[in-house]
Amino acid sequence: MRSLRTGSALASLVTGLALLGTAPAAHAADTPLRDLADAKGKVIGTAVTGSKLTGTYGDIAGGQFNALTPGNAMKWGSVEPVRGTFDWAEADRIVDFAEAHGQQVRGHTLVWHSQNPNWLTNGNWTPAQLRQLMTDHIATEVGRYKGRVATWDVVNEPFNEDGTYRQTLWYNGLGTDYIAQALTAARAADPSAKLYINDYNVEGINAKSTALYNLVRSLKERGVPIDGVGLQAHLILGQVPSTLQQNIQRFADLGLDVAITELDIRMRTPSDSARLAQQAAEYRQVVNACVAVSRCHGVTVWGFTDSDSWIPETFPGEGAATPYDENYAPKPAYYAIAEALGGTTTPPTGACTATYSVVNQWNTGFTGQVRIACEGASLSSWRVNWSYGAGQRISQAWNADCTQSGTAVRCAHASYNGTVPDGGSVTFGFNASWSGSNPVPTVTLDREI
Ligand code: G2I
Repeated sequence: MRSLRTGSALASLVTGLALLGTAPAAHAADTPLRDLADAKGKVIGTAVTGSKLTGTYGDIAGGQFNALTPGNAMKWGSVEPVRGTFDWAEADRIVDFAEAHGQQVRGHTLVWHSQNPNWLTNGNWTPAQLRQLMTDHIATEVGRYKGRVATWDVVNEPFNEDGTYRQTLWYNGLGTDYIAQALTAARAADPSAKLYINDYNVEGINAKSTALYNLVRSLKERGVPIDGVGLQAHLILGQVPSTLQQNIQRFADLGLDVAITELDIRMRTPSDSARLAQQAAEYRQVVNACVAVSRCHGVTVWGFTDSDSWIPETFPGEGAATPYDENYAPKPAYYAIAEALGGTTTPPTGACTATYSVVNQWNTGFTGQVRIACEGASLSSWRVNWSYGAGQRISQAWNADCTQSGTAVRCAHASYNGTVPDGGSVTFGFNASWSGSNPVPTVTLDREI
């Protein structure tokens, strides 16, 4: 945390304070992540929700990333909710958007145990029927996007944690060979698409990743079409596997591509500056590992903003897992990704200022306010400090959490107003007592991130 102080009182009751040079803040001169990744021959992708691809969300998705993965839109339950009735609207929207923005698409996902339509899950299929359903589904979906989807997560999450096969609709009905059948059907439907098996908790070397390793090695030996493995990388702060790069390398050494397909790094919420700094270091570590291995295709984040992340719903009390906060302000993790991709991040040229003023004063008390405004910079958390030299005492505050100890006052953002976007402002108020004189104090604005 850094802070700057100014002591200059503006007019009679106003003190201004400039917060300069403290990253992070969006800055037009920074090279977009996609340009940095392009220069390295890597993918930097994000999962997206098709209906959100407008406004700021669309600007960032299109401007910063060179690949998109539909977060849900291509899953079987999304595209064929009723047998024989297809809904491609959201998937089409994402593919169209990607093409308009010169982005690759990672198709996600064809054969999975989750997010399947009820008619499929609840059907009582013979193995032959099940196989036909699976291969028809692959032919239909891959065929529809032939030449437009660069890569498919053909099979998703086939393993248990101990490396045994997960008991799914597919495994139970077709045995382990459903994987080879699915890959073969996908190759037939689009011979130029890259075909992957994708799983989670396979980032480091462990029983599950070794099972995946043995599977893809044997598929290759058998001549089954397989181009790569996806390491999802839904990580927990402080738990990036130390063997990540070594694990990527061992798959690469089999002659396979590797992609980090669903990166996020979750933490307890609310976040704080220390955890966000640690998260940045861990994002950097993951991107570095991929950059270090030439067959590592790239990194996709599972949602680029905390407002579009699966974490808070699935893990109550956890979140802040993506590189942008809920208001689209880039977090330290964003800058870490940029630097790992070879970028340099420039300090913001703008500033955030805190302005103290007395809005109403009577014989024993007064109402004061502090306005925090940003221009060319942004904040995702803030704290304002000052010292009362003339015996003033705060009795009550709103829109901030204020404490006074002796002469020292500290006011921190409330749960709902920590973010001050570029061009925006936040104001909090308080009542206090005074006697004798009520001079305007010098305020200090701290960024907690
Ligand atoms: O679970 C996290 C990811 C693990 N790897 C495979 C990914 O496909 C998976 O993505 C998530 C989506 O990000 C979530 O958005 O898959 C979840 C389902 O397992 C998705 O959640 C579902 C919710 O559970 C539904 O309530 C919701 O209707 O998203 C649906 C669409 O928003």
